[in-house]
Amino acid sequence: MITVPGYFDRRQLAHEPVQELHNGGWAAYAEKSSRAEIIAASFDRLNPARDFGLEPLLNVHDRGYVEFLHSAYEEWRATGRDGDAIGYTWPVVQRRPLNLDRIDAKLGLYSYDAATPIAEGTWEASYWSAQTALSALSAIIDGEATVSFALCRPPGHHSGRDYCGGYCYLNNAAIAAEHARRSGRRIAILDIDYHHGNGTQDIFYEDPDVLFVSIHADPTTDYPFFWGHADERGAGAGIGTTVNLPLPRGTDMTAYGSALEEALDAVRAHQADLLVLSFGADTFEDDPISYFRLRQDDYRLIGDRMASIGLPVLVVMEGGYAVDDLGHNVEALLCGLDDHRA
Ligand code: OKP
Ligand code: ZN
Repeated sequence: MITVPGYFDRRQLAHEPVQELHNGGWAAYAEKSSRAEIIAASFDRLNPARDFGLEPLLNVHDRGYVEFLHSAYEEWRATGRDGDAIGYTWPVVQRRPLNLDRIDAKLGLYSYDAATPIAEGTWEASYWSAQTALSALSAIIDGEATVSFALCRPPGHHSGRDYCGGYCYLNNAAIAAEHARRSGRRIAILDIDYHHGNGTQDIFYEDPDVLFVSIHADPTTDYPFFWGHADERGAGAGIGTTVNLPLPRGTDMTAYGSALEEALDAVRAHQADLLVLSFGADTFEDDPISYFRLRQDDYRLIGDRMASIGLPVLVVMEGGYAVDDLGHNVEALLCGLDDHRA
């Protein structure tokens, strides 16, 4: 039984892209809404999201990008095409501000991959996913809870200030972290999804106040390839407040546990008073798109280790695609986190 308060809004289910480009062909979209349903089923009750409006979103994301997300599907369909909007031309060289109106061009400008289609309900679901993160945060800020769970979906950690990518549209963890910082908290973000949280890293890369620590699959073998290498440590005033701990495919709890201790040392050293945990259960041994070997019991240990640092924790859901096990894996993590405090 999960005793941690959970937050969720059914409007997050509205996002249901049909397919994604996978291994050179079309495959069923892995980030499906049943992921959220199965996690929700592990809770006796979930709290509805409150509406904090656009302002906290715009404290992280570029206004032009947010407007694009809001209208992209309609603009795509207005050109007479069927199906979901997906980019196919990216401005990799000689980028300059052309102010292109054509939706095809905007998709290239505001995304970095072809894994992130915009469907009819994408804006609605992403908006409420972000509000769910803010709502779960408010339980901590208002002193109602020391651990709180945001059942975010779509996930957020690959989304940057002005781009979507990796099934992510609005960066839920970054939006909550920025909102908490503005209410005076000192923030550490720990990202333990299988994939590097390149969007979150990018948003806080030059920021000395928000620590970003990530344990993930080595990007020389795994998505997102271009970010998450160990030598990425922040820039400008933020040098040292980005910490990347890549691990090889096949990693089990023994090696993972050592990386976790290193990550928690960095969190302690930052003297944060709130931990935002970007949690992906795609480190699970049976995950269909990932290659670590964590087992269900390991999530309880991870939660337990995390609780040992004694900080309030906002858990923000990211990935995890072994849908049948997802509810149990989330439950194991939250039980580990909570037990400690009883
Ligand atoms: C999102 B999250 C294979 C190509 C794209 C994208 C993975 C996004 C993971 N279908 N793969 O970090 O769990
Ligand atoms: Zn992932």
